Amino acid sequence: MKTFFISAALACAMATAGLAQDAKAPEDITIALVPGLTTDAFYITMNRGAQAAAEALGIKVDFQGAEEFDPVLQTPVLDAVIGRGPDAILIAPTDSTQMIEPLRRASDAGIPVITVDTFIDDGKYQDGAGDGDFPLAYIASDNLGGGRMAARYMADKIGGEGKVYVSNLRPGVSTTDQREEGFKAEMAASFPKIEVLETQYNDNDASLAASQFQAVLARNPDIKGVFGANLFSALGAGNGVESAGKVDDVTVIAFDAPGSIVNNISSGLIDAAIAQHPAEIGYFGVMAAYANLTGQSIPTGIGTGFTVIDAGNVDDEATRKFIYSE
Ligand code: T6T
Repeated sequence: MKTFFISAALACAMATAGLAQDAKAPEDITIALVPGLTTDAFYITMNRGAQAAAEALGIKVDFQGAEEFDPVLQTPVLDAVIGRGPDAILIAPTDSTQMIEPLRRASDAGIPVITVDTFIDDGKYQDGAGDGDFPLAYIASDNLGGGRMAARYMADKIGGEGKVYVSNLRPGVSTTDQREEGFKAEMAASFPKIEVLETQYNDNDASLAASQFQAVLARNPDIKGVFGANLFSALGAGNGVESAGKVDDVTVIAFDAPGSIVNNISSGLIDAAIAQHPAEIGYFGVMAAYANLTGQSIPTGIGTGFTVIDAGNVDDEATRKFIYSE
């Protein structure tokens, strides 16, 4: 019962916020887009989608972020954005717990918050449960499902048996945590002869991910595969495999699809890339924010898709649009 009253109060506040914005002309509306980091092809592509939506609506989208994927660096950027008073904030929070309080400051200032790509708390918003319940919506890939897809591709490529590991960013990031969870769950459920070794965390540093491959190989000369759970993890794992001269023996499945990874599919270094659709995340993020600002109700979650790129379709025209902009 209590939950209902909290939700109703929030719904009223949202409706009021929406009505207050009704009077603004589109050219006076600015939405801030705060990426995980500014120099990552994934977020650059997300911004491309966001700008396309802004152009269609006649509003402005301001892309402001830190140069590294780090809540300590993202927080002051967010505080500066809040200080400028945008009409709404779209943000990829860099830690599911540490970014709750900084984002509450935006919400308390009356700025609607929508998270894109990553979530805070449990990612279930507006349900009256949890500290980080206040964002209006979460727009992202199905990261659990994506991890499961990666496991199935890996299992197929290595013939259903052998040792593999996950090269990952760091714990506490919702997307990459879920990809790892999905990967391990699918292996445990469907491929009992595959052993998933301890995860290697690289802090989004591709060079570290490359040297970690060398160390895992030294301990496990029979290693069969690496799942790179995001762009830098996959790039680094691929480079590590190449430097070790193991391209023919070790399967690399990449999450994310910048040009550098896609080129490595053509050369045979990377076996498959699970391309997210970041431009869709940006586009629908802006559309959802605009809908809220103009008094429409919006869904609390919007899921975007994947395109798996491998040797079979890497040269197809239809695949090219899913390669991230750099
Ligand atoms: O994989 C994406 C994004 O989905 C994730 O949250 C963080 O890493 C990337 O930006 C790729 O570097």
